Amino acid sequence: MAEENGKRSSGASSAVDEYDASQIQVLRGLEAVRRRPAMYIGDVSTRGLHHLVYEVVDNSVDEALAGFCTEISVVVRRDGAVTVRDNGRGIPVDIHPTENRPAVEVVMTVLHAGGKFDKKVYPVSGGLHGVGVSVVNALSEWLEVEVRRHGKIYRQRYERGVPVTPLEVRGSCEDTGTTVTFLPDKEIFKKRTFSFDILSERMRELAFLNPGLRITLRDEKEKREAVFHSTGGLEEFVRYIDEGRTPIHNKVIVISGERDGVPVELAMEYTDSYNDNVFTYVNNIHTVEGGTHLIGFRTALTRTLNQYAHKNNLIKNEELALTGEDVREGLTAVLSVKLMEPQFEGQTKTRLGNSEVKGIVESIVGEGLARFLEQNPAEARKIIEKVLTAARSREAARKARELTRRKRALDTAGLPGKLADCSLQDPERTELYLVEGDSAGGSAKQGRDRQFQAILPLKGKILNVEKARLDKILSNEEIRTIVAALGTGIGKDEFDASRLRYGKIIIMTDADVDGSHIRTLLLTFFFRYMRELIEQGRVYIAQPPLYRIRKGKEEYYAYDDEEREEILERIGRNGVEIQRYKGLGEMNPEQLWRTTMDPERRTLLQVTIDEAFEADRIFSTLMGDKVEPRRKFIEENAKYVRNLDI
Ligand code: 0RA
Repeated sequence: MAEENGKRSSGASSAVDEYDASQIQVLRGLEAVRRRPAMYIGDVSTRGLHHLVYEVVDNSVDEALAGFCTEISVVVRRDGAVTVRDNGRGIPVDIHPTENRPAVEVVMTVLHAGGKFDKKVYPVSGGLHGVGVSVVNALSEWLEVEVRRHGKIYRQRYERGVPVTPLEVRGSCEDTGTTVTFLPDKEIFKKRTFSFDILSERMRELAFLNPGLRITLRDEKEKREAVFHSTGGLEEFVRYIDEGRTPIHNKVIVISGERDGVPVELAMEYTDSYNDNVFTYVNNIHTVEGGTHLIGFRTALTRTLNQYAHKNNLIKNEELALTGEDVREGLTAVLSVKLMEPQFEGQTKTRLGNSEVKGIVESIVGEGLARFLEQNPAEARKIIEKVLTAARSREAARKARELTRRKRALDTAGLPGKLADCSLQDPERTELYLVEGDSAGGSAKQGRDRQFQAILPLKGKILNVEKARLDKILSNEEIRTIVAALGTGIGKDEFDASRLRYGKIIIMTDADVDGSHIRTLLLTFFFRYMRELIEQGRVYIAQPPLYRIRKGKEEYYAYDDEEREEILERIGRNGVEIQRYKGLGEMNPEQLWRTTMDPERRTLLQVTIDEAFEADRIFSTLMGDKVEPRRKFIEENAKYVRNLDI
């Protein structure tokens, strides 16, 4: 590629016309993004805000995948802007042949120009977020790009996506790379605070998926810094996920191969837990909704383990076949494939649709797993024993379910007696409050709007579902009450999200240790057995105030320490009376309604599993039975406990 210092060629009038024409296109494109940002980044909440960073980082990771970048740094600055810097080749600055502007300006302003305008340069590129950095530009108050290339430092500034300076040479250098700094637009994003924990998770994930790559994350506001770097890749990723679990065999199974130009990598191990945790990625994107690669993997797993068990006479009973569910019990796996042209489908565009991938993954995993089992007979035996136990208890669970079904038939009304139901029946308008304790439950019942708010008080502890199989879970009274109130049923064959009787499920607990424990237990339950409800955004956490501040006749509520200080600043500190709420029970029905339940005034935290593997790790570490990782985890996170809940 020829370099031209980023100066625009002048002269031929046709070039000027073309330039004007493409400028108009650019403005139209930017306008479209600003008018409907959610179409491009999913939403304009915290999630969308963080997607901006992922988008920029993904471009740098692409440069790493192409083999030219080893380091990426992400800095959240004090002014709220984010800087992403890499040591790749630098975005080209030569004049783009048809656009008549520097290539970097095209990348920054033209939708979908991305780094992907040259397939030869980029054999693989990060997909979903791959809406292009121009989208980030369009949604930023300002953005500055700096390119270090061919000994020169180039810089250009944009405002809301429109260039406000030409690409200029601003100095010289000996290295190469790209630096992008942007400030998200307050006209688009209501909340513009980046969370170190949310960013960390994505950077950690990227580091595991791209071993050798060093990613530094620094938050200058919060004064936190972390370096993510993995040499072990997916194997290390699996060990990280399973830190709080106990593996039943020593070696992580690692399989990799390539067919028809599609590289497939897998790491997996069995633990003594009952959940399965399979995380799949396509071009570094977490495919939350699964797809053809996941189906290929599952098929290979079920077939290969059945074949091995029968061939080696490990299954005595001829009748018994291991089901997909059996061979996934206690399994943790990370599967990563890279594709030239991924087709993403589904509600959140995170399901892989390419049909050819199923067979590719199936054959690579099938062969790899068969080889592992042959070469490691001791480990193979432990795995088969584990999945056979799962098969036997599947039978027990089925019997237990039948028992509950019969019991339910005896229940006259069908709904639990403790439930104070609402009068409306339209699930899109109703909400169910799960309330800790009878006294708070009483206040909630009196304070609620009985038209659309139902209250279910919970007494006593919820069973820790992390340590129990489904049959035991189904015999727990508190859980049965919740399931009956929800109306969804539970278990693989029974659960049906469309039967949910309420649009929102709101967990309301005290702001103390017990409250946070109950909340975690409930979240674990939803996460493990009704994940679809979380994915649909139906599970919320109520936010009761921490303080009541009174001055004369005026009353204020503060939801955290920061807000308390803000209020005191505003109203003055003289003659104020501050009450710290320890529990929901200290509020009367009227106060509870006003501060926590009134849709006009309350704030609800929506529970999301964007940070899926971290959520899994949190639950398995907090709820599992390994003491040491739990102690370490709590110690390390004590300062940030608030984040544990999300
Ligand atoms: C296209 C071609 C070349 C580099 C890049 C894109 C590139 C894009 C980004 C985005 C963030 N960091 C980046 N680093 C590089 C280089 C082509 C060449 O040098 O031959």
